[in-house]
Amino acid sequence: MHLQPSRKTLTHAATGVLLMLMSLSAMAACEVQISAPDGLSFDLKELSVERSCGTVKLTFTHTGKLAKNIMGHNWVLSKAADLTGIATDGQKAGLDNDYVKPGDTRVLAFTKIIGGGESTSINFSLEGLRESEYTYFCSFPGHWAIMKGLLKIN
Ligand code: CU1
Repeated sequence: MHLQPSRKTLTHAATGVLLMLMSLSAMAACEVQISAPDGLSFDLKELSVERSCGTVKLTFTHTGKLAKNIMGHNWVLSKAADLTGIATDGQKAGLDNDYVKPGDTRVLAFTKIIGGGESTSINFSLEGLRESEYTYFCSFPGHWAIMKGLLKIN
């Protein structure tokens, strides 16, 4: 006997796969991963998220080996125009404050400073981030001038 799946069954299966793919892509845009080695660069110069996410989960990994007081990195989000001010004040705040001035309202989101082999995650809200582009950078002294990228909110 020759078994043939009905057209209806096939349609249901296709719809299921489509829904699964859609939810996967939605998840991918709401959860982002970025890393940095024992050098002054992120692996990604650009990150994209969907505005509809509401909240974004960011995981930042230091793929190097050096300690955080030597080659520490963090991920700081701000308007491009605020970068230098945040970094300058962050340097004064020191490693104990993750090179971010406590209560700095120009900082839209940030991770702690991590060293080689470490990883950290944060959740941040897109509410109030009305621009379509923001800058992210590492506020470790000497890193922020070149260690940066672009966050796009679609
Ligand atoms: Cu850094």
